[in-house]
Amino acid sequence: MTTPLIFVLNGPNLNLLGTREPEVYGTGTLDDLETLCAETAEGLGIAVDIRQSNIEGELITWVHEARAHAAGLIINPAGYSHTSIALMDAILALDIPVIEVHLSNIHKRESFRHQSYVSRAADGVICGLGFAGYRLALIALSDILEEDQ
Ligand code: CA2
Repeated sequence: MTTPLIFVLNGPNLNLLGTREPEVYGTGTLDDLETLCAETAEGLGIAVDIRQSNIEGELITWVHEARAHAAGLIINPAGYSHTSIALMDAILALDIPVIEVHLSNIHKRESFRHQSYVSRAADGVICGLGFAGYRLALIALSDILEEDQ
């Protein structure tokens, strides 16, 4: 049996994690988050390909790549959650399980953050749990992929 590969995509400005707004996003850096994902995946016996981009088109290209190469997708679309019909359309075209993650509870924040186009395409959404949201998303995808076998 081959090891399932999960894509973990982070959107714009998440490269700034740990440098500003710790009260909203915590003190951990993107490197810390990537380490957490890699260690969690190792424990679950799955592989992860973790990427971050500030460019909408690059994220869309990676979602297309996930179509061909990944068994599941975790995505924090960051600001594009609230604006990008193009990203939503790319995710709608996937036939692998998709979990959208937000570090902060977007429903407790400004009203423009309450709606996510990506949520219309995701199978599950986790928000408000900080880095733990990614760990939980990996566990959920691992369970879903095991059930599908
Ligand atoms: O809570 C989340 O994970 C968000 O996706 C983060 C986005 C925000 O636009 C979404 O509404 C919710 C913002 C990412 C920016 O991250 C920064 C981290 C540190 C310093 C500055 C920005």
